[in-house]
Amino acid sequence: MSLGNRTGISRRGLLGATAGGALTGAIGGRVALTGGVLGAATLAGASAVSASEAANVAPGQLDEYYGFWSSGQTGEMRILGIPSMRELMRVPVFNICSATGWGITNESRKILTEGLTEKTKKYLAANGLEFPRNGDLHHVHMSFTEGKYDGRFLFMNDKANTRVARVRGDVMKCDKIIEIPNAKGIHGLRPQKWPRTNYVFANGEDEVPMVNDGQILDDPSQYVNFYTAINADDMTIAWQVMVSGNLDNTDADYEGKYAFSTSYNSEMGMNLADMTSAEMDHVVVYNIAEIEKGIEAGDYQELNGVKVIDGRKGSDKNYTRYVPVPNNPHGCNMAPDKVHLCIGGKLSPTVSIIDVRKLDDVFYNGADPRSAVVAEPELGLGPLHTCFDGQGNAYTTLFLDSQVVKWNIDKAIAGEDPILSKTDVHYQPGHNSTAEGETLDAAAKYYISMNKFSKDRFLNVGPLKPENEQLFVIEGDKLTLVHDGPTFAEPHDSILVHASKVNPVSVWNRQDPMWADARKQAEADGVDLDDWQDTVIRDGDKVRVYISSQAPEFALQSFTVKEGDEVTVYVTNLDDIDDLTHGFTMGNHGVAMEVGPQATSSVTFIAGQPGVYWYYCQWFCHALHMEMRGRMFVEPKAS
Ligand code: CUK
Ligand code: CUA
Ligand code: CA
Repeated sequence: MSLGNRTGISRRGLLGATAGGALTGAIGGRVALTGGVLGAATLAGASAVSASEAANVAPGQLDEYYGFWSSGQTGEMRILGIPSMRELMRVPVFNICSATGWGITNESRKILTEGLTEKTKKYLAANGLEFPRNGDLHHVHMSFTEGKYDGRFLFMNDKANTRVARVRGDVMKCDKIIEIPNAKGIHGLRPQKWPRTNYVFANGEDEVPMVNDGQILDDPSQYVNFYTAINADDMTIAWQVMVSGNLDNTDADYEGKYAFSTSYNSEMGMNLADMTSAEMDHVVVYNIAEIEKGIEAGDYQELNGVKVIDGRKGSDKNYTRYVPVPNNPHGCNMAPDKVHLCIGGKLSPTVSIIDVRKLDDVFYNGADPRSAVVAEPELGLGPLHTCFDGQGNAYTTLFLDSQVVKWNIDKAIAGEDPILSKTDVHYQPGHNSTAEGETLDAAAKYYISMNKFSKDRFLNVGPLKPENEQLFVIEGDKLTLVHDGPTFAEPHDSILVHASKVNPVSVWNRQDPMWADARKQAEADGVDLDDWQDTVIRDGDKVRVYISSQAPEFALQSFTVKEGDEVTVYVTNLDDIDDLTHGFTMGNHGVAMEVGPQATSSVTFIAGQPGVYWYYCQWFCHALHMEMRGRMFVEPKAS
């Protein structure tokens, strides 16, 4: 299985511009093979046992790190325990979830709809939809304070529908989703690291005509791409930069000065052959202070309500610079040494190392942008993403070689052989992560390889196979495999956050803003949402039903509505005990939701055909959980 086969790039095309490099890469591959054999030999030794012991989390014991996982086209965020690799939770974001009612409850529907652009709302309405049904979540990153994770928020992208979402660290629920105007296909996403996450940076991957109104198709000179800075605290758009070429992955520095994007389509090609035709593509460097000054000075155009700065090639402003790197780069990872940015070569067997201290000269003294590239070590075939251990070492995934290469950044810059070890993974890794490796707390402990193929690693489950995520223990230069974890479609990226930095609550605060609308309505209806409620309010053909719940009972045994009524049920869980979640499912109405301890959730639906319908609690809460149910009586419409 090669990249060539999968993407339809011919062998010749792949070798084309970088033939020399790819060849040397192949030699590197052979060296690696030897490394692999050596690795296997030591694996049988005693230290392998100690490595798996180090990664063993006995039943009842807690993990050292949280893993926050993307889920690709599943559209949710996942939480794992590391090193156990136990899946702890799934947090629905861009998907619809039958268990929690995400996409069904009024609270989640508001979050899913309020941040959409007018254009999208119009399209959805015309098609009987309220919000996009799918999502493609590639990158999850936590908010930073001074270069370290602070536990406040997690941010994530939806490539499929050009959205960015935020999950609250205190309750692990999504509270904001916004669609990014102008851009198409939000892919790379990173929070600002320094001084704190004021901005979340988001790459638009797909080029679109500058005014995308159905007039222009075949004039690439009118196509542009957008880099977006989102205000992290209120999830509004701060500004956008119009760039040349497309944008793939992004990262930010440790000084709050620069942010970066890889671009694999500097050609502005509209097909594969054109996108891979140039010898070199580029990394875009954004000068944050200059952009802010430009916005302040009014040097922008307003496009669909967003202030857009022109940072395209050839602009004489100091908003952006374009650093040439070999054809079709991918990963964009800032090392915790605060100095080196590592760009995965993908089609080139190299990683380009940019010294961010050299960027001032590039911006202000006319230095050649390429002079910021201080080394370009050949590491193997298909380098995609790089992570770090805080000890000057980098770990780069080699997609084509199905390996991870551990290498030393300083050695690469000194022109020495930087490769410390190569370790086989199974198979074709994309992203990788080390413990807090994208932060100043990076540690040489665990290594996650997120592999795109599992092939023969698990029992066959049919033509669609799970991906395979592997956990390695890092001991010196040796990576010892201690766990294979099959995983469903299709995590791209992960971060590991020390458990001490993540402190979610166990019970909701009754004043939580999540159900502020419900609280307002209850007040208007004279209902005390914090007390025992069994109130039915009729308001024309709208019916509002307030039900509190306490294990194992709903306050209301039955209520009556008329066929076609718009019924809203507000369920409040008055239990305030850890892990006592109730639910509410209305039979045959497509209605289900989670109601956590001390939470209020609401759902609106149209009463169906006349008859008796049972509603029930759908989270097992008590020995008498099955009995926790009641009836909705639907009377025929008065004719
Ligand atoms: S991308 Cu998936 S392997 Cu969307 Cu971060 Cu590189
Ligand atoms: Cu309440 Cu099950
Ligand atoms: Ca290219």
